[in-house]
Amino acid sequence: MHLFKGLLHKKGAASAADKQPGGSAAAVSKANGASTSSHTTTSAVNKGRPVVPTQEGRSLDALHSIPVHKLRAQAAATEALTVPESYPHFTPFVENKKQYDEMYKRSIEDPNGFWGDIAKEFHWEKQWDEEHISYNFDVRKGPIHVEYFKGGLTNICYNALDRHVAAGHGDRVCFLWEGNDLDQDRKMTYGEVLEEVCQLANYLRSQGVQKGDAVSIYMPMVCELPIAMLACARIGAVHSVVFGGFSAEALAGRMEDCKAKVLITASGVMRGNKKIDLKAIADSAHTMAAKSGHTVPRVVVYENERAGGRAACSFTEGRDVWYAEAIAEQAKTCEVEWVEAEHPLFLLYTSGSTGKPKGVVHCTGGYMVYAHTTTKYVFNMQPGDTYWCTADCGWITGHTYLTYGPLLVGASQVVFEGVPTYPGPDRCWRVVDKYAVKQFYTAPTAIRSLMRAGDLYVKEHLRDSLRILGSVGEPINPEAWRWYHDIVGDGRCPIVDTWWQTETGGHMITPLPNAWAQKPGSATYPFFGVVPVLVDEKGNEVKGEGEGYLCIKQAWPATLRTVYGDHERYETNYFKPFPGYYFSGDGARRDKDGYIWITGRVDDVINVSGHRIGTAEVESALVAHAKCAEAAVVGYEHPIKGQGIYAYVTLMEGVEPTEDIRRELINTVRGIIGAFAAPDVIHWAPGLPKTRSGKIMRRVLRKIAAKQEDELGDVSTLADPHVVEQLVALRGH
Ligand code: 6R9
Repeated sequence: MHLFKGLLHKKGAASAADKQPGGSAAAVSKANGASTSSHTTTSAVNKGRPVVPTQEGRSLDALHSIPVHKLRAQAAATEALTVPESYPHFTPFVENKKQYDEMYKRSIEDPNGFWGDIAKEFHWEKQWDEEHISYNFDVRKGPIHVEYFKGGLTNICYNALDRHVAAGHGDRVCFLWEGNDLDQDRKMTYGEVLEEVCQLANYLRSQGVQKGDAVSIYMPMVCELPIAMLACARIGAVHSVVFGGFSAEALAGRMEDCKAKVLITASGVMRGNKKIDLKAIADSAHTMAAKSGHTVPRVVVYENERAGGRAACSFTEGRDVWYAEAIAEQAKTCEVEWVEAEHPLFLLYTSGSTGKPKGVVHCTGGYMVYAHTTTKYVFNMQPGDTYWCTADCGWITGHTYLTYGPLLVGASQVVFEGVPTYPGPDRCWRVVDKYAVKQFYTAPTAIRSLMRAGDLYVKEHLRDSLRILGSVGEPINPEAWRWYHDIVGDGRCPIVDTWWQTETGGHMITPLPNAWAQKPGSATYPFFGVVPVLVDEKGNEVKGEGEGYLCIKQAWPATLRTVYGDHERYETNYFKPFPGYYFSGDGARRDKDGYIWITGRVDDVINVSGHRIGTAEVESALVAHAKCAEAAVVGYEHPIKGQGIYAYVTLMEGVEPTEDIRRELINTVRGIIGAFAAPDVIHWAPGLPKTRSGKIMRRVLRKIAAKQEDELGDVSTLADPHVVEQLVALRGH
C-alpha cells in the first residue's frame, strides 16, 4: 500500500465520497432532521424505514439467483447460425486457434516471461526485476494485492508519444478530430500532440502539481481531453476524468474525494443541437466542493468557440485561466517524471450496488502493457492504422481504447465530439469513409439505434475501408450482431464482442479476429493471461458446459489495484463474495465448445446505453426529493438502450401523485447524477414488496416491470402479498 504514496490513506476521503450521488448526506439530513450523516448509503433511501443492507451485504443475497436474461434464449437459438470461419481481408497476428492456445498457455503458466517479453517493446528508464509479478487474490491468505513489473521505472506518456516521435514518426497523424457539425475537423500529428502535452504538463507543474497529486478533468471530446490525460501522466499526476454528462453534484463529489489540485474543463459543448454549458456546471460543482471543505485552487478552461466561447462563459479572476493562455508561455518540451510501475495512473469512478461510486485505481506499468497488447491483438492493429472508437474519455473505454491503447500502438485515430445520429443517422458511415477507418468500435445501444434508422443510411456510404468491427459495454443481442456484421460490415468484417469492465482495465473475454469462428452474442474465449471461471453460489467451479457467476482466478496486468481511499471496500466488493477469486458482478454460461456467453449483471447494477448505473444511486437521488418517501429501482428491457431505468416510488404520507411530481422526480435525478440516469418509468407504489425482515424483493419488482407477473415464483416470504396486486393494478397498462 505504500506504493500509493499516501493516496490511499487520506483521511476524510471516505466521508467526502459519501457526498457522491447516493451518499447524499443532504437528503438524509433533510429527512431525518440529523445534521449530517456521512455513513448512510442505501439506508438513506428508506427514510425511517428498515435499513436495507449496503452493497456488500446486499450483493450476496442477489447472487443466489442469476436472472434469466433474454439473451440466453436468443443465444441458444442463434448458436446455430453460420458465420464465416475466417475473413480474407487481412493477416491476423494470431492466425488460428492452435497459435492462440500456445500463446494462451504460456501467458497462464509463465506470466513473468510472457508479459516481460511484451514489455521489452517499451521504454523503461529502469528495467523491472526478473521475477516481477506478485499477487494475492485470496482474502483468507492476507490483504489482496497485485504487482507487475516490480522494480521498473517508466512513463506511459513517453511510451505513447515520445517513443514514436523518437523513432521518426512525429509526422504521423495522431488525432483526426471530428466536431459536432459536419464542417468541423482538425488533424494533429504525434509531434504536435507531444508538444501540446508538454506545454500543459509544464503549466500543471508551474501550478505546483506534483507526482501523486490528482487532477480532475471535465471536458467534451476535443483533442485537449486525451492531451490533458497524457499531460497528467507525463508528470506522474493522477487523472480523474469525469464524464461531461455528469451533474455538478457528481463532479463535486469526485473532486472532493480525490482532493483535486486542478480542474481542467471547457466553456461548453454542443451535443447535436443542444448546447451544454460545462463551465456553468463546473462552477456549481466548485462551489459545492468548497462548501464541503475542498476548494480546487485552479480551474483551466478550454474555450470551445463552437459552443459559445468566452463571451458566453463565466470566469472567476484569480482562480480561472484560459487553456490557451495557460499553455502559451510554456516550453514545448517537458521532462518526464519516471514513475514506479505501480504508481497510480488514474482514478475512474464507477457504479456499484451502493449509492456511492467507487474510485477504481489503475497503475502505470501493468495497465500500459495490457492496454497495448489487447489493442494490438483484438483490433489486429498495426502502427498507422486508422481506428475509431466512439466512446467518450469519461468512461473506461475512452481511457484504454482511445487515450492509451491506440497511441501505444502508434495508430491514427478519430476523436469524435458529436453523437452518432447528428445531423443524421448516417454520420458514422460518413466519418468512416471520410477518414478511411479500418477498425470501428462502438456500443450495442448505438448499433441498435442506427439499425432502427434503416439500412439505407449505411448503404449510401462505401465503408470499404472497414476491416474489424468492435462491440463493448453490454451484451449484444444476436439481431444487432447480425445487422452490424451483414449490413455495416457487408459480411466482410469479423466482430470483436469484447467483455471487460472499468475494473479490468482492458479486454478480458473477446474474439481475436480470424483466429476462431464467431458465434453472434458470445464473447468467446479469454484474452492472454485471463483465467475466467464460472462458480456456483457456494463458490464451487462449474466445469465444462454450464452457468455461473463469472469470476477471474489469476491476476492479469491491468487488475484494478484498489478502490481509492478504501482498500477494504475493494476486498469486500470484489474478493470476498467468492474467496480466491475476483468477482465480476456478471453471470455467464459456457457452451459445449467452451465459448463464453455473458448473461448480464447479477448485482444491483444496470447497464443503460452501455453506461453502468447503480440502482441504489438512482434510489438515493429520488429520495432527495422532499415528497419521495422511498424508492426502488430496477432495470427492464429497453429496445434501444438495452436496459431502461424503472423506478417504483412511494410518496410521503398524504401526497398525491401528479404529473408535476413525476417530472420533478426525474429532474432531481438529472440534477444529482446526470441526464443519462433519468428514470424512463416512474411507477407509483403505495407499498413495496418486502420480506418480513424489510428487504425489498427486487426480483418481484423486475417481473412486474417486465409485465411477467405470472412468473413471480415463490412470494410466500412477502410480508404483505397484496402489494403485488396493487402494483400490477397501478402499472395501468
Ligand atoms: C467496458 C465497460 C462493465 C459491465 C460488465 C458487463 C457489461 C461490458 C460487455 C458487457 C456483455 C460485453 N459489459 N462489455 N456485457 N458483453 N461485450 O463497459 O466497462 O462501464 O465498467 O461496464 O458492462 O455487465 O460488468 P463498464
